[in-house]
Amino acid sequence: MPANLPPQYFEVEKKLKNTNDPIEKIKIMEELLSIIPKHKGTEKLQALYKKKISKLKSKSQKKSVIAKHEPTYHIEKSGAGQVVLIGPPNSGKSMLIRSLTNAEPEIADYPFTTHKPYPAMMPFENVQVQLIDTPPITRDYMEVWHAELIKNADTVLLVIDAQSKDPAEDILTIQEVLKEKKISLIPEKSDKQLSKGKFVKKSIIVLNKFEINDREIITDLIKNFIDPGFMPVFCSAAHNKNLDLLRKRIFKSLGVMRVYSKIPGKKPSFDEPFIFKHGCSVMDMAQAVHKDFAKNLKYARIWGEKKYKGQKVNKEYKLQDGDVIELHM
Ligand SMILES: Nc1nc2c(ncn2[C@@H]2O[C@H](COP(=O)(O)OP(=O)(O)OP(=O)(O)O)[C@@H](O)[C@H]2O)c(=O)[nH]1
Ligand SMILES: [Mg+2]
Repeated sequence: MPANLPPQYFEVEKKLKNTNDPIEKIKIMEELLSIIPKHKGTEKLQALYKKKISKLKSKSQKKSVIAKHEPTYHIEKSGAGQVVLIGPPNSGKSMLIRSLTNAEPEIADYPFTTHKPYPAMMPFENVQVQLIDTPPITRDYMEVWHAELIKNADTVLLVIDAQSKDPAEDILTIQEVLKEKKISLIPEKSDKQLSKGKFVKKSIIVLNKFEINDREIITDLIKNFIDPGFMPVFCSAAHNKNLDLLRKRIFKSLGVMRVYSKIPGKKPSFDEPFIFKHGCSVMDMAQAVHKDFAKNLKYARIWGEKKYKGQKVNKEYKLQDGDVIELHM
């Protein structure tokens, strides 16, 4: 008996070929089942779709059971910003964490020493920056939570072994794995905007273990594989080389400023800065100090670069790094 399928069936069937998403496939096949006329001639076709749907459903249920057991690590942000260290195995991520902070993560000469995220605070001048050590990324190893951690961070430090056989290949591998997770690393100064469904992350490329190599040779090796805006930091975590420069670059990449509060008639305290993203105003400062200030703020006095001392400013006045603010209700 002929199936006598209506033209609408063939239209919907086309969609099936264009997707690999199991949930989407189930939806399309259910739609097809509702279109197929119910008679003897279509019995086999109906049975085929029903079988396929139940197979896909049991597969996706199994997957979600596994997903529930996968660890998730969300690390609450703390300090002036959150910086995630990523890289191939053994590149010295944990050693960098140890040298930049007072923490003691596990370090070893075999790969995959780190297997879960490890946060630690890096002192920088009068602030602290949160660094997170993470497990290595390889072509076939990157956990779901790892990508989420990267997407959530303010800056990514891509740590590469300068003594590796092929630092360019190491960078390329990480970039490719991240691309699969829709993450692309961009230089700190780039103003590339977030495009739909994609994540761009301000990053610093760190060439660690820079002790015996020639900077020019490595730069030549990697320049074709990275955005020309990247200015890699060559350093040695083990020998404390260029780590001050790295600290500065890390802080700068966060795009934050430090602003100090002052009580009328008293000296400001420079030990406890308020941290704001660039572009914040006097009103943001008032909100951070106390909700009553935000509600009743009349004006502020400001001390800082290129201003008269104690200059009177309004609520919308844009703050600058190092400004001292006296709020008046
Ligand atoms: N020469 C030299 N060796 C280093 C440096 N940093 C780390 N190492 C050595 O490289 C090896 C790996 O260091 P780790 O800090 O454990 O590397 P990792 O990137 O955290 O490794 P995984 O956790 O496995 O991804 C250890 O033997 C370290 O002593 C460095 O700056 N110079
Ligand atoms: Mg490690």
